[in-house]
Amino acid sequence: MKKILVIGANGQIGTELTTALVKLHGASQVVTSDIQPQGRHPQLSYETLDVTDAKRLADVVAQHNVGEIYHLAAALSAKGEEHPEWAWNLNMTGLLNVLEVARQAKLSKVFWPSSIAAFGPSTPRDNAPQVGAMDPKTVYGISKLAGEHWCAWYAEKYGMDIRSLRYPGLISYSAEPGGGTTDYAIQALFAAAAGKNYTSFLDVDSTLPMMYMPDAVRATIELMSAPKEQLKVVGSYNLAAWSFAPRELADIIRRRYPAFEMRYQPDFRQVIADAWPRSIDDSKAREEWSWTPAYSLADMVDDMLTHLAAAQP
Ligand code: AKB
Repeated sequence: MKKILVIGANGQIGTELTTALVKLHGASQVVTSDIQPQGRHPQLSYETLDVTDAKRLADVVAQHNVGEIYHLAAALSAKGEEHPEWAWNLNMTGLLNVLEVARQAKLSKVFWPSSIAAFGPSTPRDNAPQVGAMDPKTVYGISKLAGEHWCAWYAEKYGMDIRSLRYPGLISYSAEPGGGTTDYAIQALFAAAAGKNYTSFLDVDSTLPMMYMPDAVRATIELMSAPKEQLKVVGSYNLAAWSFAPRELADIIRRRYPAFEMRYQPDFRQVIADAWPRSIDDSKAREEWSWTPAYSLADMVDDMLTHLAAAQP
């Protein structure tokens, strides 16, 4: 049977998505890969893979009889602004290599994540629509918008099955995020669970769309399992759970840690956040493949703090 290759399996999404894929398909069906010499899932096959190396990617696909790829390796928004050429090369060359190997090896499906970063200041800030003005202002956002168009081009030109979600900021405790603008929320939760205060690099009322990782993983699997004829969006689906600002997160954290204090020292990441929507209209995902988030914002904070507190020394 053909196998599933997860590229970027050691990352924030890959760590948890791989576990969910193993539950669904079995350990022998999932091959993990990332840039590091070792994987995070010791029971699984692991390949050290730089996705910008097309030849190595093609070899891994052939060697493991791969039929499906989840391509999650990417530079995020804040790190991308600091290292623009590196970010563009990783995000674009990586995606084009995946699409090309998928075409040549006739893979059955590809998953690739887009992001709310593909939107920009011309997008309505509330309920950003599925289709509308998109003028991203970061290298990361430009790569996501270009990537959406490349995925649509390959799908239309070659009849390939390429599926994608515009993830909001994702919150999780298993693996660190890779330098994003929404990372402040994760850092604040880690600080609170360690009995520390936190200084946010986004301002007190900077509202952004966010989601808990178990919901993001389930959305990914539900999208990838949906019958193809049900999916009408060409490109990437808007996806949402809830939105909050640093002030609201601090208020909810204080229900468990009353002494917790959040201070505010906005830096260059504030400019990035200011160009993103405050909320997302994900009605197409809800209509076409019955998307609905399971965790409320309060559930997420509670679950995160419980896991993080249990991991304290
Ligand atoms: C980031 O902040 O760069 C990411 C994203 C919203 O795609 N978390």
